[in-house]
Amino acid sequence: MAIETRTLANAIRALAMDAVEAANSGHPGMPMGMADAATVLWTEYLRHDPADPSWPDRDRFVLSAGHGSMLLYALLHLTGYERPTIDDIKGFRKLGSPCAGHPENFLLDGVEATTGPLGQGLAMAVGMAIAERHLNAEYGDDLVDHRTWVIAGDGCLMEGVNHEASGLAGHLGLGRLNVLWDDNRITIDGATDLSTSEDVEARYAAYGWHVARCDGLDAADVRRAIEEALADPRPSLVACRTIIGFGAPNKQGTAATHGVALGADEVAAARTELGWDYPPFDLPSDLLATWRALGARGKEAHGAWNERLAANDKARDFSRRMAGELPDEFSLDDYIGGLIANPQKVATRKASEMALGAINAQLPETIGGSADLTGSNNTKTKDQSPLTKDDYSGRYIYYGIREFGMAAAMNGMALHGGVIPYGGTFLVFADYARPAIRLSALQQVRVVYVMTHDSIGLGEDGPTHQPIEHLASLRAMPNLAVFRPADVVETAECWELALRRDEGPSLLALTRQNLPQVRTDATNHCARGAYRLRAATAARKVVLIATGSEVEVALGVAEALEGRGIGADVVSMPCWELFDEQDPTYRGDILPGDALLVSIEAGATLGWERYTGRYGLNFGIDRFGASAPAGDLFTHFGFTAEAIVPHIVAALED
Ligand SMILES: Cc1ncc(C[n+]2csc(CCOP(=O)(O)OP(=O)(O)O)c2C)c(N)n1
Ligand SMILES: [Mg+2]
Repeated sequence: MAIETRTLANAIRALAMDAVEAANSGHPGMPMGMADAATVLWTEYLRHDPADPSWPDRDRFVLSAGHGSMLLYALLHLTGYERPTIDDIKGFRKLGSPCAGHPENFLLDGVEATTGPLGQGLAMAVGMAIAERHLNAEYGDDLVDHRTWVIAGDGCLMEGVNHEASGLAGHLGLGRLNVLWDDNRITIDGATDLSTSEDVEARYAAYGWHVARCDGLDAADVRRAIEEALADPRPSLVACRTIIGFGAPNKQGTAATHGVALGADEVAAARTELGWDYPPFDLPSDLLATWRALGARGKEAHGAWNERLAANDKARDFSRRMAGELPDEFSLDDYIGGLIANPQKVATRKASEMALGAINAQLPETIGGSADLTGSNNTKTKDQSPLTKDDYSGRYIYYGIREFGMAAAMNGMALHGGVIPYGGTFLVFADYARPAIRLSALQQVRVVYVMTHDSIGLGEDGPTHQPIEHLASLRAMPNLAVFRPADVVETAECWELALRRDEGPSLLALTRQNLPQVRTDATNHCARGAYRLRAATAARKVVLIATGSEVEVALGVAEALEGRGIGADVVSMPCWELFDEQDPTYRGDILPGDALLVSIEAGATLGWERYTGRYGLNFGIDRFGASAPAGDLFTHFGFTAEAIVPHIVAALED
């Protein structure tokens, strides 16, 4: 190679320093420390084609240490991706530039995942590596045969999700996952020995990983360690000993380079130290040409892959799946028609399993799983066999008690493409998965959360297991569709909506207890978010709005009111987000201004005022639950017609 790795790497260092300086904000230390190792990876090992960032068989690269975003922006620019341009980089951290503070998958091709919340990048990479092996098992080496690479920092390895994700990766033997650890022994507060003394390498060895170590500032040594990783069948952790802010002579090796601009003097000193004589954002043409040539390395492999795809009899199906399109013929109409003909009283978790029976038979792309609650979440259908180290073709993952790791892995699987992951736990433990649910929503990926035991209706397990504020808090999250179906039909409809919602995640809140089938027609009313399930017979004075198991309660309340000559509609509202998208006429028809509006939901009342208004009534639970049989709890917390009707009558008389 005419130009040495160190010189190539200095282009990354310069861009990182200069961009952070121009923004007066950002993190120069990590890109400067890892520049050499990243250069080796991206110019010699990473298989990609900057001309086609979505080539399905490309290697995936995840910058788990997302604060070092300039490292990734520099690599994308230098290797020849269309964006970011040098102007994009000059706009680093400014409004309108795709070079956001942390890498965002929806702003730049080549950014495989949104990272910044430490630990989650690595955990998503585990999901990508799972998806790769699974698709490989289905489509063979000709179509799917790539690796997943990660650069992670001390913070990523310290976070709890790291334990969940790495344990799972070791268990599943994901040998095509390789993590380069920026072992610089510095975090924001200072040296890592302020807060940790664990033996990370021993920990990873205990997970069943291969562990290697190298001098991350010595290209030859990085190469040696990567070769070792590639040769080992286990997932690999390559500890790269580096110096944070390498090249900044007065600040390197200290937390001072972590997350602030180096300052004009130090940048000038670094230029001298690195022998980098060029003005800010100026890249010498021979150096850029070398980078671009190295970036084009993957072209040939891509071309050969295109030919294999063209000759493959599964090409159409593979391409459909990678594009995230459901088969044209996919439909739950027959299944739902059967329910209308033959009503069933089942828990909605069971209804979900029944719907999945129809779904999994039609959609080979679904991969189910649960965080050790398979029998409770009803997430596994009979035809699903487990995805294991010995058989990656399985479509069911036993995630173990790793809610956060499961959710992050599902994000990685969805980002990889070709699969639609769904996974279960108790709704109350959505909190354990929440940071990853948030990244599903932010990244706009199709992940379906199957969250059962959705209220005090779970009964005896008591307040630790009974969700209260969860629905409200999940509804507060942008771009998450929260569904709480009322019966077996609505559950199927919500499943279909979740699967067709390819711009973000969905969460199904499902009951433990049986619910009567309240729906008698087969139109997907859930698509509107809320609909009139029962129309008032007497002159309408009241509209009862309920979700899930409380729709049955609302029907009882309506009947009691009608018995007193008070007309009452019952509105089932399985999904706030979809209802809010309806036109004002529809919304006004369902929630008219001339009726008393009443919400009934066995959870926090917070937020229901938006539908019931200042003079409406909200029946909910704004304290923790209790341990008792479900029926007793519904009575105790006032979810009965006897308890609710007098309040409504009193409000009407006011
Ligand atoms: C979950 C989470 N907690 C806290 C932060 C804030 N944060 C950003 S970088 C960082 C320190 C990370 O240290 P390390 O990974 O060693 O990065 P380095 O300083 O070496 O670049 C922290 C605490 C974050 N981004 N995500
Ligand atoms: Mg560090």
